[in-house]
Amino acid sequence: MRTIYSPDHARHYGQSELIDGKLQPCFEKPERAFLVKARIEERGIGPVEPPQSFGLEPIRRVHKPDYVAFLETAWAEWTAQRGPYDALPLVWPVPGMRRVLPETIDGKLGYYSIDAGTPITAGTWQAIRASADVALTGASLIASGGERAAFSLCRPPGHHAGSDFFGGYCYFNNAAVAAQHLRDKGAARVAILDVDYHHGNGTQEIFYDRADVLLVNIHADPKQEYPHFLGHADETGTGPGEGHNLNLPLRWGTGWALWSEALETGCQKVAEFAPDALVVSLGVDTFKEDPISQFRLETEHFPLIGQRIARLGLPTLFVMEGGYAVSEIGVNAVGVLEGYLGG
Ligand code: Q9C
Ligand code: ZN
Repeated sequence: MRTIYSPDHARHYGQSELIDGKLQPCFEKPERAFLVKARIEERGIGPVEPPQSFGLEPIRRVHKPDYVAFLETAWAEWTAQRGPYDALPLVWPVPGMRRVLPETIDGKLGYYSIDAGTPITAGTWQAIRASADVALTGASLIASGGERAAFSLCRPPGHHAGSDFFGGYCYFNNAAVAAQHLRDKGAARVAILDVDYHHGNGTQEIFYDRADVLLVNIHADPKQEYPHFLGHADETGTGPGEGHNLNLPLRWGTGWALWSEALETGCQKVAEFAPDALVVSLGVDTFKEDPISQFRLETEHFPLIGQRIARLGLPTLFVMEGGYAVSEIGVNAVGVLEGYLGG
């Protein structure tokens, strides 16, 4: 399996995030991608290749132009108005207020975001463009029919980012950009299977009213876990998208027995949809030792995930999302790929 990887991810290196009432060092850090890449090489999974440049057009297929433009200039506006240190949002337009675009950077940050854990830094723009290119390059390998499966080693991750908001360490929704690219290159139907510990609220927002993209999410119950305000089981899609969104929320403490049942349910839904291609939002923060998560999957379970996905028999793009137990991130993420290849 070919892996797409760009060293430009390391240009995004946030200092701190607001979590549990404290400013703490960012959990989402460059080391994550370095270690996944090292494990790919160690296990001889296949070549590691740089992305091609796709420009902003395929990104604008799922993100609003004003949001893309905001991200491009956010760092310059922040440093001009504040100083040369990371930007974090602090105030949001909740219902009862008005979502009118402010002029100053503090207001814009809140307008285009959902939390205070997702900094904009000096290299964020370069890194998120590279991450989207990594996803797009993987998608084109699949779309051309040249490859049955590929791994887009994206960083920063993407599934919390919506059509016009960032958050949850995500800025561009790499999996959504890839899925849309597959559609634009001829796939009539695309399924996205999101196995990250957290609900992929951004991906859901982007595709919620669409019948051509099925989204299945297996995640911690939003009643207990971030992102808290989306990801419930009764969210099934709207309009033409009705029936094309499946949320499988699970309680804190869930281990392989219940998690794998949800995977089975999710895979059956994907199979019924009979898509032309599958995008897997691959988070490994379901691991029992993940520092910010509360599921109990063990290292031996990750290959079983890959095996089950392989049984779908679909052209498959794996897109890296979360996973913060850094010492095990390589073994667990690559474990899924090895299970897929061996199964
Ligand atoms: N107390 C991804 O895995 N903060 N993002 C959670 C929990 C945000 C995770 C706080 C976690 C975002 C891609
Ligand atoms: Zn996650």
